[in-house]
Amino acid sequence: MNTFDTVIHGGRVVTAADTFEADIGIRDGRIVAVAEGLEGGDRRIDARGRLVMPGGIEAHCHIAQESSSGIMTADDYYSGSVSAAFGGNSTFVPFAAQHRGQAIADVLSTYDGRAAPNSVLDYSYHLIISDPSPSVLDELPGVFERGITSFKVFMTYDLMNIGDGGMLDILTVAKRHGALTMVHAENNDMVKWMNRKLLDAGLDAPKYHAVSRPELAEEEAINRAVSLAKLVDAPLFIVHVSTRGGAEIVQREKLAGAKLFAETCPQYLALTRDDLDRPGMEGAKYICSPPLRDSETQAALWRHVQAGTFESVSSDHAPYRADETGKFLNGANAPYPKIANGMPGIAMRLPYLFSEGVLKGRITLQQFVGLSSSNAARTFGLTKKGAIAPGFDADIAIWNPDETRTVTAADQHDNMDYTPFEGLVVTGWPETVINHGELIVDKGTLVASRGRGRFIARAPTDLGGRPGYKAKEMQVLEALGMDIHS
Ligand code: DUC
Ligand code: ZN
Ligand code: ZN
Repeated sequence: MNTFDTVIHGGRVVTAADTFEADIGIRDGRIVAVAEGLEGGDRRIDARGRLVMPGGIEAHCHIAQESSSGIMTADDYYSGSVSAAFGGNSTFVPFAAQHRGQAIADVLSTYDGRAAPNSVLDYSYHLIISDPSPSVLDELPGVFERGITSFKVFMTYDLMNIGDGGMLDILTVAKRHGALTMVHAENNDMVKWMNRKLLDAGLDAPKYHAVSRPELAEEEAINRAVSLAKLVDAPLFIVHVSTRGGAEIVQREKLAGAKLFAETCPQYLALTRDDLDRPGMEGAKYICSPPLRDSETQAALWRHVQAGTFESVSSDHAPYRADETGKFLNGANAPYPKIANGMPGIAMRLPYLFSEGVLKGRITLQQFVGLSSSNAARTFGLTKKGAIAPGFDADIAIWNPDETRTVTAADQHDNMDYTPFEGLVVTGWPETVINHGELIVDKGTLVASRGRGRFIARAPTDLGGRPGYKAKEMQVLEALGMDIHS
C-alpha cells in the first residue's frame, strides 16, 4: 500500500532557512515527509534539476473588485487565480472592498459569490473599509470570527479616505481582535492641490500622474500612519511602499520595535516614471498609485529589499485593460485623473523577483522564499502555509531555474491586453504548482478545475519580535483605568 498520494523526488528543496536535497511525501493535501529516498506514491513527480519551493502567497491583488469610481477589474477569481498559479503562486489574498454605505456582511457575501465558484487556488480576503461608521465597527468582530484578520484603509482618494480619526478607530478595533490594519499612505490634500495646479495649467497627459503624487505625499502619510499606530500600539502594514523616504521610516520604526510590516512591488523596482511618458496614450498603461518613481529610488528600494525592510514583494495586481472597459472608460484621451489606476502583474511578481533578485545576486534564495511566501504566511495568519515541513499544506512550486523567457502578455494567462513587463528577459520559471496536494499547473499546463480553491480562515498576525510602543499619554489613561480599546 502506498503511504503517499504524491512524492516529489530528486529536487532541491528551498525554504526560508535552508536549501537541501530531499523528496517530499504528500498525503491528504498535507506534507507528511521531507526525507531522502522516499518510495511509493500514487503519483511521482520528477523534480531533478529543479528547485522545489513553497508556493507563492500573493498578499496584494485586486480581483473582481470595483474601484471607488465603479470600474471593475479585468480579472475575476478564475482568470486572476489562473494567472497567479502560472506565476508560481498557490494561495492569494485579494481585497473585499466596502464602498460607502455598504454593510460588511453584504460585501463579504458578494465576494464569496465571486470567489467560491471560480478560484483555482486557496484564497482569503483583506477587507477594505471606506466607511468606519459605528454599525460597520460593530460588524468587525464577526469578520474576525470568519478568519478575515486584516483590513485595508486609505489615506487618499475622497471616496475612500477615512481620516486620521477613522484610522484610529479601525486600528483600535483591529488591535483588540488581533487583526492587522493595512494602509495606502499618500497625503490626500497634497495630491489634490497638485492636481489642481497641473490641470489648471492644462497639464493632463499620463506623465503628469507621477508629478501629481509627490514622494513627499507618501513619506508624510507613512510617517503619520506610523504615528497613529504607535499612539494606540496597534500593528500596521504599509502597502506598496514606493519611496526611499517611506522605506527609511519603516526601517527606523522597525528598529525601534514598532509593530510594523511593509511591502514593495516589482513595478517600483523595474519601471520608472519615464514609462508614463511613452508615445501617445501608451503611458496610461503605467498609471498606478503610488506612481512609478526614478532609477535612484529603484536602487534604494532594492537596498531595502536586501536589508529586510519589507516582509514581502507583492504584485498589487490591479488589472484594467487598455481599452474602453478599463483605462479608457472615460475616453481615449482622458486626462490622467480619469484614467483607471493600476497595472497587472500577478504572474510576473515571482519570475521578476527570482530573475532580477536571486540570479543577479541581490537577494538569496532564502530571502526569495521569505519575500514571496513565508513572511506573508506569518504576517497574515496563514499558519499552514509558506513552509515545506510536515504538517503544512502541500503548497509547492517547482521551478526550472535555467529557463529563459521573454515576457509577453500571452504568458500572463490573465484577462489583460498588455503587461507592463512586455519584452523583459527573465531566467527562472515556475513550471509546476501544487495547492493542497493537487496539481494546478503541470509543467506549464493548467490542470485545475474552476472553483476547487478553498477559503482559508486566517489566524491573527504573528507579532513575535515586535515589542511595540507605549505612548506616555496612553499610560496616563491606563493609570486612570481607561481602556481605549473598548
Ligand atoms: N491602490 C492599490 O493598492 N491598488 C490600486 C490602486 C490604489 O490606489
Ligand atoms: Zn493602494
Ligand atoms: Zn492595491
